[in-house]
Amino acid sequence: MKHTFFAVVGAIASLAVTSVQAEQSIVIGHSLSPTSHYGIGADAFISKLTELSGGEFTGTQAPAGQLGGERDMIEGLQIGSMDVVITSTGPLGNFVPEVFALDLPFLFRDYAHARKVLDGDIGQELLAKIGENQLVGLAWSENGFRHVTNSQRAVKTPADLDGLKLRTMENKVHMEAFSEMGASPTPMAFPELFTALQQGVVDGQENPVTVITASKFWEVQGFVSLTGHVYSPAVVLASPILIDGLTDEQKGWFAEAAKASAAATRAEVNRLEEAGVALLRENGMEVITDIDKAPFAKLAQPAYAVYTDQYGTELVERIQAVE
Ligand code: EAX
Repeated sequence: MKHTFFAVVGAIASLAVTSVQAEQSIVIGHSLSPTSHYGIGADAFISKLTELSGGEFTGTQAPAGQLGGERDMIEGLQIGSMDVVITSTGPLGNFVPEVFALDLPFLFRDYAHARKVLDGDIGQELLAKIGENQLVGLAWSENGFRHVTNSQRAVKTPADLDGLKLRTMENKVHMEAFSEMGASPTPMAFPELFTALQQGVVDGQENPVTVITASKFWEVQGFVSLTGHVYSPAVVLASPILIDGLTDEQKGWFAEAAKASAAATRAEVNRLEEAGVALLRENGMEVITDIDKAPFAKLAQPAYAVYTDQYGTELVERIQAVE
């Protein structure tokens, strides 16, 4: 009788161990709050992956730069210390230089243009290029059109940028563009930004309404100018060390989960593009909306050379030609 009892216990224990071993939990890192457009995308990724895999894979999000800035997290993917990351393309150009083309100022006309480019041949070509640099580009997601905020004054013309200490991403196209427009750019990882604004280390920064609201920048910035100077893509990246260990079926689950993530993030960007400006005003920011973008675009144009000097104008012209 005793032997039967222990045999049954042993069998149950081994089943439990097997089911635990079968479940793999992945971590999705990003730099924003858990309820931001990236956090919503991370949750959508996890839900879809869990659904498609029947629970074989689950996941958690590591928000708010817990695992480092975007550049750190991308490096983590390359060495396998990170599983999946939702990141802007800002720092990605340091790993995949061709991606700098996507961060050129005033290149994309509007959201429809940007999404059509990224969801078409050009987007697929750049995801393949990402794959040549110890990364896996699963899907194009979205950060949004970037606007200038600062603590000093209403920015209506480039002259208002003169001398402003402006945090930029670690992106040489953005740094050159803001130098040309008259500001004094300081590259900085996102997790350091709120404190730097609070302490006056920098006067301002530039980010989409999605990020400004998620980060409550109204607590440290009095002015926002809707310059829309750069369309900031985001991308769902995975570690090749994780992906190479999967079956083709499992790889398909990750690809579908990334698409679901991007769709959820874009939906939240759409919502905040409508509701976000009112939220900024409600929280005390002076919102400058009647911006003439032409003088900014003219001054920022030389920043294109950061990309075209090395890669020519072909990709830029292809992007501009997409209707
Ligand atoms: O990707 O660093 C930035 O300003 C980015 O827009 C932010 O991390 C979201």
